Amino acid sequence: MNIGIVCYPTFGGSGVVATELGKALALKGHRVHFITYSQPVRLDFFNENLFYHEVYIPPYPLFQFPPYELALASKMVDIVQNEKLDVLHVHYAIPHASAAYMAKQILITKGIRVPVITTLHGTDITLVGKDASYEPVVTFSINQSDGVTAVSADLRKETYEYFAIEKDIEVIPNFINLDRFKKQDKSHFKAAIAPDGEKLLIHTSNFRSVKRVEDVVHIFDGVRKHVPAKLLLVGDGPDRPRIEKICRDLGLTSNDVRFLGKLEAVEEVLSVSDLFLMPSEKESFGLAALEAMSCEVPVISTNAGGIPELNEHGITGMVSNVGDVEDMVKNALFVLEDENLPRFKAAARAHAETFATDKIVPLYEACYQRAIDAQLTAV
Ligand code: GMT
Repeated sequence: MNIGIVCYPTFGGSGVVATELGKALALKGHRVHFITYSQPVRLDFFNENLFYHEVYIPPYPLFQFPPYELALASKMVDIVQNEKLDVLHVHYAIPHASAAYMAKQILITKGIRVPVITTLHGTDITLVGKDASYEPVVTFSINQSDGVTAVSADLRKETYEYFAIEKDIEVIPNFINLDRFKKQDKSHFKAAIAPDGEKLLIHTSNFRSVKRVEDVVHIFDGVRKHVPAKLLLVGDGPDRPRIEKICRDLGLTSNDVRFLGKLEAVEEVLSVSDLFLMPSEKESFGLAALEAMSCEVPVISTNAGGIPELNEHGITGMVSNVGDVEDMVKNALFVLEDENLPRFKAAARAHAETFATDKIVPLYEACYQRAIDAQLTAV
C-alpha cells in the first residue's frame, strides 16, 4: 500500500506511535509518506520506503495565527495526487482530521478518492476536543472519516460519551518494539547513579499538568523515608520550574532527583530503573508505561482512563485513585520489596509482549484495507 501519515512530529505519544507505525509499515514493504511541519523525532533511520514531506506556511503580516490547517490540507492534496496514495492516516484529531476532510473534498473535485483513517490518541478527545471551541469540528470530522480507531477501550467509551459519533470506533492499542525496549546491561550507569544500591524510581513525560509530576515527587519523597532511593525525571515541559521548586522545598537535591531532559535513548535509563511512576490525571493508554514495562520495570499508576487496560493491578504493578499519593507510596514500597520485585518485573515484560509491534500493526493494515475496499465498492 501507499500510505500517507499525518502526525505531530514531537516527542508526544501520538507522534511517537505514528512514526513507529510508519517505520514498521515501511519494513513490511509499504511505501509510507509522512506529512507534518518538521521531521518527526523518531524518524531516525533510512529506509527506501520512507518519505517525508514538510508542510510550509509562508509568512504574511496579516496572519496573526499562521493557517497551518490550510497549508496541511493543501500538502495532503499534493501528496495524494502526485504520490498516488491509497489511504491517508491522521493521528490526533485536531486539526488533522478536519484538514484531511478538506483535502478529501478537494481531491473529489479532481476525480480522486482517498479514504481517511483517524486515530484518536487521548487529549484530542479528553481535554482539548471536548472544549466548545472545537467540539463541532471534532465531531464532524470524526464522523466523516472512513475509519476511526482509538488507543484504548476507555478512550472509545469517552468519545461516544462526549461526542455524537455515528461511526464504529475500533480499539487498536499502542504497541512496542520489544527489540529496542528491552533490559540492557547498563551496570556502570547504575553504579554511578546509585552507588549504594539505592532503588531507582523513574518518570517520563512532557511535564504538563495532566501528568501530575508533583505527585511523582511526593511519592518519591514518601518512598525514600523507608527505602534508600533516587528519582530520575525524563522529559521537559511547562511544569518543570514548579517541580524544581517543589523539590527544593522538600529539601531534595540534584543528587536525589535528576532531571535528565528529553532523552532519546530512554530505554537505557529504563534498563537501570526499578519502578516507573505514572500518577496521571488522564491517560488514554500510557505509552511511557508500556516502554517501561517492556524494559522489565513495574508501574505505580493511577486508575485513570485506559491505564488499567495496560497496568494490571497486583501483576505488572499497582493502581490507585488520582491524587492518592499515600496509597501510591504504600504500593511502591510493596512492589519494591525484595520478595516481590522479581515477579513484578517479569510480569511487566510478559504483559508488554502482548503489545508487540508484530501483533498490533496488522490491525492497522486490516483497517486500511477495509477502508480501501469500501471505497472501491462505493464507486
Ligand atoms: O501524553 C501526552 O500528553 C501526549 C499525548 C499525545 O497525543 O501526543 O499522548 C496520548 O497519546 C499516547 C499515544 O497514543 C497515549 O499513550 C497517551 O496515554 C496519551 N496521553 C494522554 O491521554 C494524556
